[in-house]
This record gives sequence, structure tokens and C-alpha cells, in this order.
Amino acid sequence: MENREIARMLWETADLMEIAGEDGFRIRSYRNAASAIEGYPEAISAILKDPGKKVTDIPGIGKGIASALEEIEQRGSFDRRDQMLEVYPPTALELLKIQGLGPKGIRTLFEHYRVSTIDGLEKICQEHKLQELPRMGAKLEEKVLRSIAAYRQRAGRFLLSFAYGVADELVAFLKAIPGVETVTPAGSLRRGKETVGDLDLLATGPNAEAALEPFTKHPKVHEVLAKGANKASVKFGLEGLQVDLRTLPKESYGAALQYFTGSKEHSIPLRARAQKMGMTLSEYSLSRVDTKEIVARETEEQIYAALGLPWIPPELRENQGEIEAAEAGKLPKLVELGDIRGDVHMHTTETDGRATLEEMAEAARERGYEYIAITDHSKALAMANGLDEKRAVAFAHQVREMDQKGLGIRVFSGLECDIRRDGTMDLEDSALGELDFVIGSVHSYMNLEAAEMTDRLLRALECPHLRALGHPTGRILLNRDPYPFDFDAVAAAAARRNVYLEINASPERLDLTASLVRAAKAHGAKFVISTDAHHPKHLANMRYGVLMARRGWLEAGDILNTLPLTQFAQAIKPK
Ligand code: DGT
Ligand code: CA
Ligand code: CA
Ligand code: ZN
Repeated sequence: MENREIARMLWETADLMEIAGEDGFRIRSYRNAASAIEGYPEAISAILKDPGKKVTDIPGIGKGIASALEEIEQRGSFDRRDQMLEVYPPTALELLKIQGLGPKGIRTLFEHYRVSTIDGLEKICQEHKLQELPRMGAKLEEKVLRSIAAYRQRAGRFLLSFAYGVADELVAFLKAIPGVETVTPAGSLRRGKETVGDLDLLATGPNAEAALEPFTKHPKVHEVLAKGANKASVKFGLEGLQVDLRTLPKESYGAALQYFTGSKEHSIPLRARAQKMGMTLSEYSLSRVDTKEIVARETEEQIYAALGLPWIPPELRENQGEIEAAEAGKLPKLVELGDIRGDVHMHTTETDGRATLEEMAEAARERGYEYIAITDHSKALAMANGLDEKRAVAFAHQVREMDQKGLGIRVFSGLECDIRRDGTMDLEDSALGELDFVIGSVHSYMNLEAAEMTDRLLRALECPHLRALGHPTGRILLNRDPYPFDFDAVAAAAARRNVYLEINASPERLDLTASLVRAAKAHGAKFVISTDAHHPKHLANMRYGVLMARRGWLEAGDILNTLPLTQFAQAIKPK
């Protein structure tokens, strides 16, 4: 069994134990072991088979877990897990993804109604039977119903970063097959959508069809859904991401790329436009209706040009006004990854980051950045060993000292300061005033009513030291919805107060999303794209933040960290 599968079993068992209300210490030991195994470079099953090695040498793995691992290796499960599954069916785990109930609520629900599925929970709520349970009410019922709807919408979707990983792996694999020349991801991935339903790959070459057979035989393909003369669909990897591969002749590459990039919503008016011009647009070509003459098919540029339009970047193809803008010659000149000159939200070992200040600076310098800001957590995030006033100021001195050594990159001192429930800042003004770049973020009390959350954020924006609002809606993709608040009011206030709105580039956040970026820009707001890196490798997530900005129609001039160093330093000076 793969490490990831073993880890998943431990995670699930821990979750079930939590539902059962078991001892927190034991639950934690399962979770610690799961994360240790997940990231362990060597295969656990190989270590178990090697008499010269012991799994208990892996930090986080004690004797109890070691015997569970032996059992898993021998029979694919272990005692504790079987016991839990006897009481709670595996569907109970899904209920943990519905917000509002929590493990205790799930247990209560099960004890009273024997309900352990999402459908069952929905029915209980609709019949208003949830509010009859202890510590539950009508409000919770509504919340749970909303959360179920959101859950159904995201079920079966995957993070963009995950889909990129699969795409990179498969593109390399397919390109190595003789007869294949190009392999290009299309669909929602090419449009930079934050989650994707399935992956759409297009292959061309003198014998691109030769790719289909090995594609369906790839070692990580668990199921072949369809296989034809020029198309195959599979389920890839443990997670079961669907991948559609289509092979096509080189001459219709542009038409196919245009068609399979979508979105469907973009293609509908585009085809209507073709029709008005006496043409028809398909995945093979743009051609004249009367003479059947092919007008364009090799490149996307040729197709858009034949329709009287400039090429439209894929990130804009959502039928949100891009065709009209293209026609009027008013497409934005979208920001590019190469425009980014610094990253101004990152953590170090001073709080919950996994690399030192020097290591983060070095990694940023290697990326070619001109500057960074170190923004560790503030004390409210005790779990992350957040900084109090004294430590924040002392650490800022340390950052400055290091900066003066000359590292080939400017390093600014900053802080990701928690915004308290009442909208005040976690640290005193006197301490914040000593820092170059203060981000304010909400990490607690995320379930406030919209009005209270709006007031909280508006109050935070009044802080004279605040430069940016971190991950403004608090969403965690496929996991936690944005907290409700009056976004327009907050964006307008941020614009007035010169506080930059963050486009947080970490793949599970991608917060702000495109529609909010556009709404905020309409209020005159400015933005900063940052990775919130907790490890040097996270700096590479900048690409996802840039994609969100592009989907939000932003140009380099809308974004703080496209500024050259001197102008950046000027822009963040005390107000
Ligand atoms: P996803 O996979 O849900 O993240 O979103 P997409 O956009 O990748 O959708 P998908 O995989 O169903 O189809 C890929 C593209 O193929 C889609 O963006 C446009 C095109 N396409 C698929 N089905 C249709 C259709 O019925 N009509 C049109 N015009 N285009 C389609
Ligand atoms: Ca797709
Ligand atoms: Ca598809
Ligand atoms: Zn952060």
C-alpha cells in the first residue's frame, strides 16, 4: 500500500474516533502519525519488510501505531479502524465536511436518528427535526442546509494546483511517446479556474493516436471510462481525477483548442457571432456555411481574427463582457507572472513557517525578486507561536539587521496581524508603527453575522498602520465557504483608506476570487498578490495568484508588488 493510502486510513480512523468522542490525546497520535507518513520519503511497506529497519524510528510513530501499520500491511485494515466502522459507517466521515455540526453533532444525530449520510441529514433538516436535538436550533438547520448545497456543488472538483500536478506529469509522459508532438491542457485548467472538474488534454503529432493505448495503461490509471479512435477518458490516481485525452490533426489544432478551452458560456455568443457572419464554428474549423470553405483552424489567433476580434486570453473566456471588450479594442493588458517583483506575505520559523528568514530571502532572491516582506503571525494565533509586541519589534530589528548585510534582495519587516472579533488589531499601535508592512487577517470568529463581520472589517481598515487585508473572504476551497459580509462596503473603504486587498495565492485559498476582484476594482481598490508561503517552495504558488488576478481583469498597474523597489518602498510609507 502507498504511504498516502496508509495515511488516509489513519486520518479517517482519527475522525471517526472524534465523532465517537474518544480521548483527544489518542486522536492526536493518529493524526500526527498520518502526517508523518504522508510526507515520509520512503515507502512504509518497504520499511516494514526490511528487518534492518524500524517504523518506530520515524518521528511521530510509536509502538501502538507501529502495530496498526503491521496489520494494514498484512490485511489492509486494522483493529481500531474496524471497531470504529462497526459503530459508525464510513459515510459519517462525509458529514464532517458539512459545516455547523462538528463531530459531537454528528454523534448526537446518529444516536437519535441513526442518520449518517448527507441525504439523511438533509431530510432531517427539511423536516425540522434537527432543531429538536439538544444544543441545536432553527438557525443551525438553515446553516446545515446551505452547507449541504455548497458541498454538493464542490463535490467531485479538485484544486487547480492538484490538476496542474497531474497535467504536468501526463504531458511529460505523453510527449515521450513516438508520434506525439504537442500535448496541451485545455478546459477550466487553461482558463485558470480555481477548481477543475476534469482535465482536458489535446495531443497532436504525425501519429498522436499512438498515445491513447499507453495513456489508458498508465500505472496511475485505475479505471478506463471510454476509449475510441481519437479519444480516451480515464480516472487518474487515488483521487480519481477524470482526464480526457483527445488526439487531433495539426491543422485543426487552433479550432480544437478554442473549442475545448471553453468556457461553454464564452463559446455560445462566439458561435452566434460566426453565424451572423455566415460562418460556423466547430471543434474542427471555422468555415463558410454556403461554400463549406474553411476560413480558419490552425491557430486560435486566426479564428478570433476571422471573427473580427483580437485573441482573447483564456482567463477571460467566461462571457463576462470579454467579447464586447475585444470588439471595442478594450481588452485589458493582463498582468503576467514576470511583472511580479516581490512577495510580501510569508512566514518563517519565528512563528509557524518551516524555513528561516535567511532561507526565505535566499529562495526569493533566486526567483529574481527585488524585495520581500516577512510577515509572521501575531499572538492571537497562539497555536502558531504568534508574536506579541515585544517579540514583533525585536524580530523586526533582526530582519533589518539581516537586510543591512546586503543579501541581493531588500527585506522589509512586517506582520500578519490578527483582526480581533471587535475589529481591533491584535497588537498595539506602538508596535505596529515599527513595522514596514502590516497585513490584517481574520483567523477567528468566522461565523459572525454579516453585519457584525462587515463592521469588524471596516473597523480594521481604520487602523493607520494597516497596509493590506489578508485573504479577505476567509474561504478554504472545497472546504470552507467565505464568511458573509458586505464586500462592496469593505472594498470601497479599502480603496479610500489605501489598503491593498490581498489576492492570496495559496492554492487552497485563492482569495479573492475573480468576480470579487472585478467588483473591488470598480470601487477603485488596489491589490497585492502574495503567496502566504510557509516554506520556500510555496513561493512558486505566485503563478496561481497571478491567474486569479488575470481572471479578475487586472493589469500590472493595479497591483502593488509589480512596482520596482523604490516605488514600492514609497507606496508603503506611513500615511
Ligand atoms: P470543468 O471540467 O467542470 O472544470 O470545466 P470545463 O470548462 O473544463 O468543462 P468540460 O471539461 O466539461 O469541457 C471542456 C470544454 O469543452 C468546455 O469548457 C467547452 C467544451 N465543451 C464541452 N461540452 C460542450 C458543449 O456541450 N458545448 C460547447 N459549446 N462546448 C462544450
Ligand atoms: Ca474540464
Ligand atoms: Ca472534460
Ligand atoms: Zn499568512
